[in-house]
Formats: sequence, C-alpha cells, structure tokens
Amino acid sequence: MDKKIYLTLATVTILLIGAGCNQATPQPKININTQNTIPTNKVTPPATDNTINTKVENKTIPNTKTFTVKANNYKFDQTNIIVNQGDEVEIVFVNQEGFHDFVLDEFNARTKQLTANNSETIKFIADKVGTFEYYCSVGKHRQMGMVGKLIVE
Ligand SMILES: [Cu+2]
Repeated sequence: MDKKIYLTLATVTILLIGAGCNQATPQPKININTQNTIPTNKVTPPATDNTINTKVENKTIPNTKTFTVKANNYKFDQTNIIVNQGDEVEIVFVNQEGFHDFVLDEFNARTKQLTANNSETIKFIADKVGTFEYYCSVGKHRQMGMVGKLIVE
C-alpha cells in the first residue's frame, strides 16, 4: 500500500470519527421534576356528621310517677297527688276493705269497682294543668268524703 494513500485514509478515518463524535446526539436532559413525581397521598378525613340529632324528645318518653292509693271505708289514704304536666301517672289502687273504685273523670281514668283485698293499676298522661278531684263512684262514697286531689303543675 502506498504510504501517502494510507495516511490519507488514516486522516479521513480520524476526521470521520471526530465528526462522528461531534455529531453524536447529546443525551436528552432528563427533566427531573420532583414536584410532579412525588405522589400526593393526601387522605381526606371523613367529614364529621354534625347533623345526627341525639337529643331525646321528652314528649315521647314521659316520666312515670307511681302512686299507691289505698281505699278504706270511706276514705283514700292518699288525698294529694302532685305531678308535672306531661308526666305519665301510674295509680296502684289497693282496696283494703269494702267495695270501692278510683275515678278521675278529666283524664278518663278509672279502675273497676273492687271487693276487699283486690288491686288494680291504671295509667294516664297528665296532659293538662290544674287541680282535679278523684273519687270513689260507689254509692254515696264521694259525698261521704271518699275523694282526693290530683294537682298537675
Ligand atoms: Cu268507695
């Protein structure tokens, strides 16, 4: 091989390599955008439900007040019963002798007429304010003083 041609080839080769290096496409810059790559795992807490109403209405659950009223010839042992409006009144009527009952007209409350040593329990809602007389409806027992007062405040 001619020495001149060899050198020329070598030069061309070097130039080509150099050109190749220069022409090499630069590596694209990786754009690290950390703000976009960090996942946002924000967990939204469940909204507190403030609309649940736990308030208990007193109208649906009345206070029950129990009174035992004993009957003798011819009186009740309990002649004053005081409650609040809206209370549920429970009367445990116990007839200890004779023939008696317990009647409270304004609240449509009454027991059966009972013979001695019997009892009956009745309930009613004291839904109006005032003083009301309860009595025994047998014979003339009411006129004889077999009465009492229910006071609703
Ligand atoms: Cu009576």
